[in-house]
Amino acid sequence: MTKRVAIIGAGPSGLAQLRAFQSAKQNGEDIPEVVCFEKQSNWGGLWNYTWRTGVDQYGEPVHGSMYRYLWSNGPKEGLEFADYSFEEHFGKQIASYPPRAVLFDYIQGRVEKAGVRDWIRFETAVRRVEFEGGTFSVTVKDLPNDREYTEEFDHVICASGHFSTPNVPEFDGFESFKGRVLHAHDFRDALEFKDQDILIVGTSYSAEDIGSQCWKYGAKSITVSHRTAAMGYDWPDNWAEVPLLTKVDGNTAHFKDGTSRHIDAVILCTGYQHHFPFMAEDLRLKTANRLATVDLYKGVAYLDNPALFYLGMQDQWFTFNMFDAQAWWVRDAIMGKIAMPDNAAMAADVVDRVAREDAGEDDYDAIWYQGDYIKELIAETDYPTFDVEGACMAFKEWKGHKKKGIMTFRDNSYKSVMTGTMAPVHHTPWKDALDDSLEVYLQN
Ligand code: FAD
Ligand code: NA7
Repeated sequence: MTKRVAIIGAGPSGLAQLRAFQSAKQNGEDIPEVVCFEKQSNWGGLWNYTWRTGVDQYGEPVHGSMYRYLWSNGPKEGLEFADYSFEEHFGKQIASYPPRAVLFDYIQGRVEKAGVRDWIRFETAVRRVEFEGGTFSVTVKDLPNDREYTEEFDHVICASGHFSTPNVPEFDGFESFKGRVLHAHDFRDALEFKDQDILIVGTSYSAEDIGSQCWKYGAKSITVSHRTAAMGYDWPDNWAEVPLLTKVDGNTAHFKDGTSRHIDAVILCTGYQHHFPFMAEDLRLKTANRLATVDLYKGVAYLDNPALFYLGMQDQWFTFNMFDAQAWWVRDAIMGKIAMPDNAAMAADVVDRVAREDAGEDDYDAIWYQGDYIKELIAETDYPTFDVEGACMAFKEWKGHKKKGIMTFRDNSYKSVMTGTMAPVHHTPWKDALDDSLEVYLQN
């Protein structure tokens, strides 16, 4: 009997998995029956923009955390697919920091070419995954038809993402604050904060980018409050980095160093939770946002039940091509081309990964750690080998460019490690480019 494989989610990770199976099929191999469940009406995951926040038309939590005017926060040369270059998709080399719509188009191009849309059941939310008697029961809800049903699978690959369920701390005085308090997950349009004094809590990607968006689209001032350390970039004059928020009182925010400021809105850029409410307790991954996720052999196979895989659960320097490396590896493990060791060896693999991550001292170590992980996985499959070292170097350059100018780093360009072509310099500096449409971006 043909094996049945369920994939949860048709974001970049789930789509990588579909493309991995399709490429084996294209090579004449017998592949399992693959069913991908996607709760949204289209593919692309976070890159499929939605204006909605809160719950959707079916009462489901809205997955989307991306916002208008979002441009890639790292160079595209670090995420390019090894089997589908930007040049193949756009017919020319494009600038290095594409806006969301351009990256969505690129992601979509590869899976359209692969012809895997029929493998996806859209508007179908996974409700429950259980394992009994050697198979997984996957209960889903067909949302438009308001119908729940259950099917059996030999393997489940969870690719539901982990930047969707917000981590929302509370601070004293929020209940009587006279402005808007929101999490980054619900941020959609920087113009909402034009001419306002905004307070951002957090110092990672969301804080940096949402603050920069608000600056670009006319916020009056941006104050960023940190728990651990300030970001330390050379910010514009109307920015300030301050210690942790202690309380708000009316429209005044108070900070740990005793200072205070007037604020009109608070944006909590305080990260996300790995949240899998549909997984039975014995199958549910519980990990922090880190490079070496706990309990995943090779970063993908669930220790307690290695017929279950999780894709893309790491904190991410690399994204699309790392998801590919994982998807090709998972495909080969499922198809019996890669042998899985015994449980003790798998557990030792995880311990080793965690120790190696912990031994790293800075972001550069983290970039190379993740690059080495990709190399390790692709060496075991037929995913096209690429110059991972070159991609690490692009990230290194990117970090240097950010230090040099946090509002100008996106004006730089890098060389593709897939085709060897240098990206053109974009026609308009990022800070002046208010139109983020695909048509305008491609006018180089
Ligand atoms: P997701 O993109 O989150 O996709 C998961 C999919 O699973 C979704 O389609 C969702 O609807 C579906 N799903 C979830 N639960 C269920 C369920 N119960 N049933 C059925 N379907 C379900 N990466 C970059 O490389 N560059 C960037 O510039 C960048 N910017 C980012 C900006 C923001 C604001 C965020 C939040 C992330 C950003 N990322 C960026 C990282 C991003 O995580 C990856 O690029 C990528 O989207 C991860 O893909 P994924 O498939 O693992 O998860
Ligand atoms: P991250 O990278 O997980 O960062 C979370 C940030 O939130 C980080 O600076 C944390 O500070 C801060 N944080 C978390 N909890 C608190 C509390 N309680 N108080 C103050 N500060 C807190 O999430 P992001 O949203 O920035 O990035 C996620 C993805 O989205 C990323 O891949 C991007 O590409 C886009 P800490 O340093 O731990 O003190």
